[in-house]
Amino acid sequence: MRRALYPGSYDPVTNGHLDIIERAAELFDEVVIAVMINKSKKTLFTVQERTDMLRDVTTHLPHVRVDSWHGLLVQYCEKHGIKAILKGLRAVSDFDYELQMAQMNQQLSGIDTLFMPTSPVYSFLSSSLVKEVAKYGGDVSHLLPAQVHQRVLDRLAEQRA
Ligand code: COD
Repeated sequence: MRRALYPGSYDPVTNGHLDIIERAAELFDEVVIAVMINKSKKTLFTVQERTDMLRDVTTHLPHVRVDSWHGLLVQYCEKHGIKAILKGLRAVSDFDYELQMAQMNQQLSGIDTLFMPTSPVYSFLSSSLVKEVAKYGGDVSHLLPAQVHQRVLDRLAEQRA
C-alpha cells in the first residue's frame, strides 16, 4: 500500500492545501494529513479545530485520513510505517527551507520527501496571509473552503468582541 504523509500547521486549511490533497489522493492509496502540534506557535485555531476542519473538507476523499502529532515528523512515519513525506511547493522561496528539512528527515530516518508544485492560481496563498487579510476586512472567500471561511470570520469576530 502506497501511503504519504502530508504534514503542516493548517491554521487554517486553504484551497491551496486542498488542491494538493486532492491531487495526491489520485497518486497514493492513502494520504495521511498530520496537523503538527507546535506549542510555541500562536495559532488562530486549536489542534482539534484544525483537525476537524480538515476532516470536514476532505469527506469526499475516502483515502484521506487526518491525524495530529506532537514530535518529529519522521517518528510519526516510523510508527505508522509511512515511507514518503509530501510537501507543496509554492515558489523558489519555499525550496531552500523545504530542501533542508527533506535532507534532515532523510538522514534521520531514510524517509524521502516528495514535492508537488502548487497550482499557479494558489502560488501566492498561505494561511498566514489569509488570516492577515481577513483580519483587516479583505475578502478571502475565494481562497478558503466555504465552511472554513465562516470559521475564520467567526473566530476573528470573537477576538474583536
Ligand atoms: N499551495 C500548495 N501548497 C501549499 C500552499 C499552497 N498555497 N500553502 C502551503 N502549502 C504546503 C506547504 O508548503 C506545506 O508543505 C504544507 O502545505 C503545509 O503548509 P502549512 O503552512 O500549513 O504548514 P507549515 O509550513 O507551517 O508546516 C511545517 C511543518 C509542521 C511541516 C514542519 O515545521 C515540521 O515538519 N514540523 C515537525 C517537527 C519536525 O519534524 N521537525 C524537524 C524537521 S527537519
